[in-house]
Amino acid sequence: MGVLEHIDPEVAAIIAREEGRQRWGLGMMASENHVSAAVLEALGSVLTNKYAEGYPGARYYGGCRHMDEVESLAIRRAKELFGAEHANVQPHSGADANMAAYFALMEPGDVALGMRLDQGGHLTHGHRVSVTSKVWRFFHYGVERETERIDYDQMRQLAKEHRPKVIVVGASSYPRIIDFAKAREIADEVGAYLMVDMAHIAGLVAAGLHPSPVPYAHVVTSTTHKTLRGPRSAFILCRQELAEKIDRAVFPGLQGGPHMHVVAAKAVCFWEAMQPSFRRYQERVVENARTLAEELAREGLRLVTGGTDNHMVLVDLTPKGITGKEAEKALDEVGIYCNKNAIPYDPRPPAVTSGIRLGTPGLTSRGMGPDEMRQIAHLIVQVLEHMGDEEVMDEVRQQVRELAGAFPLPGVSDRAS
Ligand code: DSN
Repeated sequence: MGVLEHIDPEVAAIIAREEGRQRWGLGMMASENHVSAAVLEALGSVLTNKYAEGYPGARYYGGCRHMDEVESLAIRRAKELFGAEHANVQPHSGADANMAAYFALMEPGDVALGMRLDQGGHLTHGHRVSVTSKVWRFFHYGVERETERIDYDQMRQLAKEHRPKVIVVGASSYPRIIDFAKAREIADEVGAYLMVDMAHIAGLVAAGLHPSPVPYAHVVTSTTHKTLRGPRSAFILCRQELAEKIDRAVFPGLQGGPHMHVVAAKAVCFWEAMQPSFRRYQERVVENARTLAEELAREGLRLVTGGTDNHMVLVDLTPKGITGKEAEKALDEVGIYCNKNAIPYDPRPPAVTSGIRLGTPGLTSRGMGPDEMRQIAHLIVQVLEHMGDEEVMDEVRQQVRELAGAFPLPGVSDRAS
């Protein structure tokens, strides 16, 4: 029994219930993962007590010698892992990292080009409800209607027409390889900076299973908690000539004191990603996604782009006559967790959508492989084809629980909850 249970049983009970949900369910959110005990330990350390505004060797507070050590270590590891000239490990989140990168590369009112959210991009790539679109003037490219792959011709045409200062490449729901070399070619043609948001694929990039954006991009932003399997946070990589601009944009431009316990956890995450076992893990993530995709397609589901090259599968539910919202809810009720997601050219609004996005990073961290993916694909199809049939739902719920129970939750003790 931990201290928290004595001091604050209400919060302890909520955490225990969430641990139980994760343990007895199948976490298939493409953007989530299960961190190691080492990452959790760093997150729960006394480093959370310390203010350390500034950077190693140049802080606004005393007593920062160990903060300097841990941040320098995280920076060194991030640079080594991705082969980058400069790293800033202070951004609190992917949105903050993107804001800082824009502030470093542009003046308010400047023009940028990003990927449409409803075709795979991200809110912070200039969506109209995001502050990014209030500060900068964003235009958007998307995917080809036929192939559902990034339309680089459209990217080029829009770049020539609007002469952006920054071209943003990177996606939150795109199951294929992104051609960073081509994006750089287009950026060079119009004299733009190329900024790559590799949040989803950072773990694959670290393991060499997706081409790295680092040789092509002027700036790379990323979260640390998706395929990279670190704490909920972010970082920025860039060329040396942009280092000062990036650092000043993060602090004092956008953020105050860095979250040093999270910086320590990021250092641990980068170390873990350098180990040979991490490459094997990422290979398995991709193999599992491919197996899941093949099996879902075999069972009659339509997949956006017809399959996957990475860690995610995007399912178009239109032929099944159900919405993403309905599917997310039905799957949630049996313990399979994923999110409703727009598909390219989706006629439905973002709160409804025509698709679901499934990912394999979390299940793979629990040790599941292709056999389990085939079983899970079958369970998903059962749910989608028998919506509202309580007998089928009960049967699937039971199978989900048995399957999940056979694979321990990384990072936490094996106590039943
Ligand atoms: N919200 C994240 C995702 O689920 O992809 C992106 O920031």
